Amino acid sequence: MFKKLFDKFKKKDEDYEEIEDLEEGLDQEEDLPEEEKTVLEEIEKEEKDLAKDIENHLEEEKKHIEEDIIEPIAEEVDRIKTEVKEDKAMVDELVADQEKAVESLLEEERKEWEEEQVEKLEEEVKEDPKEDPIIEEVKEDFEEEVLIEEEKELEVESPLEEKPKKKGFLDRLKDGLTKTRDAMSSSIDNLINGKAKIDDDLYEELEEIMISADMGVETTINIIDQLRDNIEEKRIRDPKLIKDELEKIMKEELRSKNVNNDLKIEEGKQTVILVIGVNGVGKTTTIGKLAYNIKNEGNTVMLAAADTFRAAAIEQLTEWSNRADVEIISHAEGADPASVVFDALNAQKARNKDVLICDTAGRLHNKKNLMNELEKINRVIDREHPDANRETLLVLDATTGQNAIYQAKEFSKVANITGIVLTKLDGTAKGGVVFPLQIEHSIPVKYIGIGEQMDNLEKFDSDKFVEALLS
Ligand SMILES: Nc1nc2c(ncn2[C@@H]2O[C@H](COP(=O)(O)OP(=O)(O)OP(=O)(O)O)[C@@H](O)[C@H]2O)c(=O)[nH]1
Ligand SMILES: [Mg+2]
Repeated sequence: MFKKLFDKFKKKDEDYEEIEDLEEGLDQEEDLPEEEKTVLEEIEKEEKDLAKDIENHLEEEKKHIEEDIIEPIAEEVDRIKTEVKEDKAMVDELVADQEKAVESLLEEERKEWEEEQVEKLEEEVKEDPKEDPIIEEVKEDFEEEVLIEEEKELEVESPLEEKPKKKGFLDRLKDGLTKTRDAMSSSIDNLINGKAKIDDDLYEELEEIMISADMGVETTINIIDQLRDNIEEKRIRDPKLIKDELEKIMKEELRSKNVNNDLKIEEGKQTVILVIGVNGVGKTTTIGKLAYNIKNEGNTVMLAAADTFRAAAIEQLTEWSNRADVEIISHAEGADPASVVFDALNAQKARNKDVLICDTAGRLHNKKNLMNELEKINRVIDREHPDANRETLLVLDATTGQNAIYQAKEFSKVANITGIVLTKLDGTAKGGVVFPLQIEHSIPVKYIGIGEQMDNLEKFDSDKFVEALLS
């Protein structure tokens, strides 16, 4: 194709040379004959035609090059470009897939590792269950639930029999008395397990243990004397049997003094409880717990904030009334306590509340002040509510040991105490103080406090108390 073009151009060049020669001749000879003029015109015409041909041909070639060569090449380039684009998208997708696969593999491996660690830990806990306090707690909850279920079944099976004690009562008591229990029961076990025979040494050491737990010298000697008599009478030789005998005597001693320790709450008659005691023994806390306790037994309860000595005391009792969800009557700080009681008594009658519990101040400067104030309050109750059942509960702090016994003596002189509440037994190894307190005084212990929570007040059960101490 290109050769053809080349030949054409070559021929054209030759034609041009020929024309140029002719033109030169024309210039030289102006007057050409007619014949030659015609030839010249023909040549010019031919020249024009040839130029046109060349032009057409070039046009055609251009068109051919554009249509047959450039356009297909451009199309091919576009096609390749599209293909490359598609391939790139595919590669991107593949890379993303790969990354995802790697991530999920890593995640699986991490999970497997974690599971292995948990299994290992569980194995360790199985070998030594005390290691994990959470599992211990769950186990205890579970055991308590089983106990509740068992007691429920008991209720269904024997509805006419005496109602079973509160759920897990003995266990709660044991927990609350842990410190005294350790001081007594564990020490007694060590003693009797280390002795081959019952002799004076054993009795002496037993005495020491009991006195250390604040059971008081007099009470201890009395109990040990009875123990000696019983052991001799029954001809017991094995030291291990001593604990059972001791338990029996301790129970009898407490039982004989702890008579009638129910609060005077009866249907159709309202009760007014006055709570007294020196400062810090736990009066206000006890009132909160008592309100919750009495309410749970099906009574309606109201509180009177008659400790007006400081604002915090009123706020503290208000907080307890909220927790126990009972009503409270209070005045401002510094108000006359007797007037608070007056208002509370009228509210109790008007709103028909079964039990009114009155808080009192522990910070009275001297015995005379205390006496005057209690007398005033008592007069108001006598006058405003003569038909009410009356209780005056003396709150004593077990951690003060023998001091609690002294306080009981002193308060007995100024108030007609109907019951004792011994608090903070959970915080002391000297819980044995219940014995002299109960044995030397005729006032029954009615409740014991074994913690600061709302359900940490237990009705005093002398048999269970001894059982918990010696188990
Ligand atoms: N561990 C333990 N703490 C108790 C118990 N009862 C009371 N407490 C704590 O003893 C402290 C004093 O208790 P309160 O109820 O304020 O004593 P109070 O006799 O009303 O004191 P005043 O109003 O200041 O006379 C508080 O921190 C109570 O949480 C108990 O049974 N166990
Ligand atoms: Mg108080």
